Amino acid sequence: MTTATPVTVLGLGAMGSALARTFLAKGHPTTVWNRTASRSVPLADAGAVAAPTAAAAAKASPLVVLCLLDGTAVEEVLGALEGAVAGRTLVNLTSGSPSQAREYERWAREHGAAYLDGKIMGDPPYVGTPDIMFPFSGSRDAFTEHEETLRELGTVTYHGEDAGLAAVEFLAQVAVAYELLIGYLHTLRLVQAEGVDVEEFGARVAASVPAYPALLTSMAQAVKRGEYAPDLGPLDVQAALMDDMIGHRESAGVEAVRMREVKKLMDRRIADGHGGQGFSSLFELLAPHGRP
Ligand code: FVH
Repeated sequence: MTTATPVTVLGLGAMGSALARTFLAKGHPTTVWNRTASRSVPLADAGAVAAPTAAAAAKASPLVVLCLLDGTAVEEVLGALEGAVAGRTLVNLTSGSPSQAREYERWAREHGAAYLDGKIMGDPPYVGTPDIMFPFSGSRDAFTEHEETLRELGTVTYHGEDAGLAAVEFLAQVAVAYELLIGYLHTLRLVQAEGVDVEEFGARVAASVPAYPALLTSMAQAVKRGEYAPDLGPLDVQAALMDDMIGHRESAGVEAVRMREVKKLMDRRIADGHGGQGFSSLFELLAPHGRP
């Protein structure tokens, strides 16, 4: 006899299908629904119950997971769930913004459901392994009740009762990756322009990654305290190096706009009398005017 919580999955794209397959594999009675019904067939063949409507699917389980393309899809599906979610926990794993998450939380409360917003950091093949991250936020009681089931999906973290916090975490982590990777691409362009093998260079950069965790942590500590030691050296010295870096890019015909932006920030800090502080101190210049 199974004791695993029954789960419903609404949305059977690449990710929703991976979620449903994982719940099935871990022994959860699983009900599925998808707008295009043919996408339910492989899951029904694997043992899921394919419901005819989103509302029928939601009524089948105490835990209802949505994994849809975007906010428009979520709003359409929620519209079909009125009257079907009372007493249930809605877990929305669709990518979206903090304000959308807070709006869905209000909708769930008005319809008698608990709400958890979750975001997915990883690809479908990793669902069910520790190598995919699921930050959650929203109802603490619902998280506690369903934590064990949610942990079947991957590495789970809980960020607080404000439903928007999982999206804050997701968007911030994704932003770090994009900011870092665009810098990396610029550098590969530079290295290639100089006739260096980009693959070998990439391997050397990868080998330097273990140096970063300590730096990231100490920079966040400096920002939190507002005390800026000369990390990476004093800005006075770094600014001179930036001129060399910008000149090198320009001479190699490689875009230097982001480096010039960094140099501009350094020059402003130096002009304000902070040339002895480190790179972290640029944080002071990154708020829109008038905001702390
Ligand atoms: N796949 C990935 O690698 C990434 C990893 C990081 C996080 N994302 C997010 O996960 C959400 C779902 O992504 P997905 O990969 O499953 O996306 P698709 O394969 O394109 O499937 C989309 C599903 O959404 C359904 N859908 C779209 N519009 C509507 C609508 N108006 N009403 C109802 N359902 C809708 C679609 O249904 P159908 O086209 O088959 O009828 C699919 O089930 C996403 O937020 C990623 O950012 C995945």
